[in-house]
Amino acid sequence: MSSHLTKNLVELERDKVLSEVKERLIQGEEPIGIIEECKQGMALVGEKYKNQEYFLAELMLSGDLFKEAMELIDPYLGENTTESAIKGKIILVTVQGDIHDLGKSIFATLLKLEGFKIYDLGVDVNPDIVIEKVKEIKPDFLGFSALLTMTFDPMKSIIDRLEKAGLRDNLEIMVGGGITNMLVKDYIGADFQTVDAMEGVQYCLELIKTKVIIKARGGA
Ligand code: B12
Repeated sequence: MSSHLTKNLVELERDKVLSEVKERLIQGEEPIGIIEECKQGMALVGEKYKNQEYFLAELMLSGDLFKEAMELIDPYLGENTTESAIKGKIILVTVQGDIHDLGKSIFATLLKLEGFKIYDLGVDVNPDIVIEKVKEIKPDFLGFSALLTMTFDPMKSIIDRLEKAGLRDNLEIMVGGGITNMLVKDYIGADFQTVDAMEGVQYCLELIKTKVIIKARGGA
């Protein structure tokens, strides 16, 4: 196990996890390394769950602890990102029926670190709200986070509706989360898929760079 923080998260040592995160932030450490150690902890909790060493209760406790750690980190992210410095707007959502949100939070945090403005619609979200928010915010990206197989059809139907409403043209649609793969991406009609948040961030950075170049040349 790579660090104290990872080990304490896996062992659900709430006080030790939160005081170490606080201490390291106060000492001026970059949040990204701290997030990575917490992420490793969650992956190990997931393995313990798979091996039946941990059960639903431990999963929920680890999820809550992870979120508390992220809340401590949040104020240290992107404080100097002014409106004009925002790289792009991204809506993130987990659709109706699915309440998993740990991966989405990690992805949101990493995107904020890179200067993107995040509109996190939350979990278990009604499709109508996703459509309304796309209309209202006009984001550069829409990202679905999915951990349950039953979300595939609702995501597909949202993308179909966006297309019919003429809202799909300048919108890059991503999908991520442990149960997704390229087949899911193709099935729902998204543009990009990954189960690695850093890869997702790279994708957004590259795409936004291309958009800026096209705009500068007088394109759409
Ligand atoms: C933690 C967990 C829970 C927690 C969730 C806590 C929370 N606040 O999120 C709790 C205990 C609540 C839970 C409940 C349930 N769970 Co659950 N859960 C998990 C578990 C163990 C880990 C998921 C996780 O957080 N992984 C860690 C994160 C960091 O990984 P990640 O989500 O993949 O995210 C990474 C990337 O994918 C990426 N990413 C994520 N989103 C996005 C989005 C975009 C756009 C991009 C680019 C990238 C990106 O960034 C992250 C970092 O790299 C998985 C098993 C597994 N191995 O995945 C089962 C799992 C997802 N759960 C499962 C099930 C069945 C359930 C329940 C139905 C159990 C039950 N009997 O009640 C309920 C469902 C409740 C509901 N309606 O949603 C199944 C789903 C099976 C399926 N195929 O549908 C799984 C796969 C377990 C299993 N093997 O059976 N669960």
